[in-house]
Amino acid sequence: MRAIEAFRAAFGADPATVWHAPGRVNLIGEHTDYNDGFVLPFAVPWGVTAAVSPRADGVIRILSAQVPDQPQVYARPSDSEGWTRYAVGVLALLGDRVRGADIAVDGDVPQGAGLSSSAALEVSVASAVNEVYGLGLTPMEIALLGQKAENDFVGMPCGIMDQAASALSVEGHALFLDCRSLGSRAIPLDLAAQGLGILIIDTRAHHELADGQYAKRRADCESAARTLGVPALRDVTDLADALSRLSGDERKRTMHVVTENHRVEALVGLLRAGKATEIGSLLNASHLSLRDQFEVTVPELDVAVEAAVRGGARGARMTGGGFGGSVIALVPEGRLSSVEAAVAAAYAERGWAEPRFLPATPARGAHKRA
Ligand code: GAF
Repeated sequence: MRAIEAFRAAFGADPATVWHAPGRVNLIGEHTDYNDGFVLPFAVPWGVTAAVSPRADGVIRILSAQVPDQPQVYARPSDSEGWTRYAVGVLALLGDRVRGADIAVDGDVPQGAGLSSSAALEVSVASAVNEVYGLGLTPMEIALLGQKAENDFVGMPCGIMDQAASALSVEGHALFLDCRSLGSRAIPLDLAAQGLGILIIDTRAHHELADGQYAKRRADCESAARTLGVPALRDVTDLADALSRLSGDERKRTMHVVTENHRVEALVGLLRAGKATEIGSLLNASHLSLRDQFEVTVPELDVAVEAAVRGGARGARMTGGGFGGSVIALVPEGRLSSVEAAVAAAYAERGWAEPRFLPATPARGAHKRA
């Protein structure tokens, strides 16, 4: 295992433990997590493996098999910089409960595809540290720790979806999560049995505005909730009445969040009724709402969705935060090559970089590897 080899090469000993945590795609429920709403992600087969040993002197030494010139050495967790903040932030938040660590990570989440390599990094390191220091944290507590590290140390005001998907997912299932109660349920996702598959289309587009725009969408939602006098947009029960009291961006964001929560519940209902063949229109509606009401799509995402559906997909939508990253398409068996060809042709016509196609099978959440 490469994480163990990297650990041995850098630190001259075997790690005390090795944990793997996956990235994710989100089937539906986008920009609902920080509105106390519902999400339905699943873990992907790619992730981060973290080899970790405790130390006694408070020092953190950390390296990545993907980054040259390592390890970074920090006398205090708060000194960490760059990519290490995702991992070291977790240790910083644990304060006196940990006394330093040696960490080697190895990741294979496709970079820039919006498949949550950052959550995989946070959750793999937090899970390993949890074990070596005997902290007794539950998977959800580990997810919350990862989210807080990202909020406080990286400055990305993300919700809980990505870390929860990484920490709690069950192989062959999607994770239905109520982001207010943090209650979750594994929903069987055996699409192959119904002649379907999920194709990830990595648009390879990344728009630099992304981080500021994410924070702005979150602020729009919070101000809409204040205008409506509810704790969060999750609490809007009469959409028509709410929309009549809002205008501009607050109105659009509310329209998306409230209808998206309904779509998550509807999609879960269809899956539980064995009707996966009928979820395509919910995926399409989600994308249109993200494009027109939440305004987080970019031409590369919209073109990939349209071309995938033209090529034979039953439905498609952007997945993740938006402004680039990936689309997921629900593709019937036998239509894979026509969907890929349609998307590739649409990109070539516009002179865009070739998209990358990845099959998505629901993988297992964080687990011990050695
Ligand atoms: C990003 C965030 F990290 C998640 O918390 C979530 O808000 C998502 O965008 C949008 O659904 O992945």
